[in-house]
Amino acid sequence: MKLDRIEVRRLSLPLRSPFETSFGRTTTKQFLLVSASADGVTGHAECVADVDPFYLPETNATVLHVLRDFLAPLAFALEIEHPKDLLPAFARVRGHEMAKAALEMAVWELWARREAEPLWRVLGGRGGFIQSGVSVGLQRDETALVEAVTREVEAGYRRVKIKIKPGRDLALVEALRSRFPELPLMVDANSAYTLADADELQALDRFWLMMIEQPLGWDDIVDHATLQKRLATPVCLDESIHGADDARRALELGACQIVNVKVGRVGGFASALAVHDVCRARSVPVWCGGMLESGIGRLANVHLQTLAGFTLPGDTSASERYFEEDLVDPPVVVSPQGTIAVPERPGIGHEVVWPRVERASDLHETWRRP
Ligand code: OSB
Ligand code: MG
Repeated sequence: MKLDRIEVRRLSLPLRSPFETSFGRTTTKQFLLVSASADGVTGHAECVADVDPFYLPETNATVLHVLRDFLAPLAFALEIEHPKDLLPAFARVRGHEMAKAALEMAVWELWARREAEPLWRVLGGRGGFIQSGVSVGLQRDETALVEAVTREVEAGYRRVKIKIKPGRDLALVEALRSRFPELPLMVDANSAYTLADADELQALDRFWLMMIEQPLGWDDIVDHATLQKRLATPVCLDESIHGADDARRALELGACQIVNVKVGRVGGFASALAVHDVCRARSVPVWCGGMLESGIGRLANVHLQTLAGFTLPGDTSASERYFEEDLVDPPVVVSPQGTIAVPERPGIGHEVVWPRVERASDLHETWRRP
């Protein structure tokens, strides 16, 4: 198979409520939608880059540049036997995992549609249901946080993650724990601490958290290993893991006991499968992170986490938590038991509503095989 067309659209979708983390506040989700076509079949994927480089270095602008000038030409030149061929073909381009992932994932989706199979089947997963968790952003105060978490627990979510940062950590966790003593609870710091904060982080040990996600530097593994030795709470790495080698190094050093897998952060599905395999071989649990995706990226995450190593609920929650109107029909829904049904139809398995995509786009580029 040879690709004959690649399209990129830039979309903006207002969030129903702002999402605040230690690195910033998002009110509108702006992202790139990549479509890859071959022989009259098209696959789609959502890029996880943002307008700013506050989570990781890539932005929508760098992704557009790297796709247009480097990755699309490499992809057009390639005789694709399988979507796994894309990442080796991109290897000369260093970094830029989000750009690589967007195009690679679009080719997997195209592949699944050509085979008339749901994405999970070509990825090697299973049908049925996945367990869904939620990520709750920083709230005004403890009362607002307990209210927000109560809403999510009542909606059926069985695992809750909250965002923390220095000065807004212990009191929040304490308030939640006294209201929900047995709730599977975890925290995500998005790199807001340093080793000098080890005592504060150690104080979290008495709340029986499932894990603390990325407390230290966004590109660090070594300090996390030092910290993990001092904590009873398992450390989970997010920002620091860009592929299977990072996961292997982190586990060899003892930098974490759990790994968050985001396809977009590790360079694509083939890389996400490799991270999964490295962890599974060591009996280290993985779970699927989220990036406030529209239904297109959200469904890709649903399919990915049907692989056997995803033994913990992910950050894949219902479309309606984020958007008034999602880009897919039906939207992604969560059952009162906190599960999401895995689609059975080809590709991501829900229809993309193109009039909504067009309404949300302010840029559309089309590149053709030379
Ligand atoms: O660190 O997991 C993160 C959102 C944007 C950037 C980074 C993160 C997140 C989330 C939200 O935690 C997950 C979601 O609900 O999509
Ligand atoms: Mg995170």
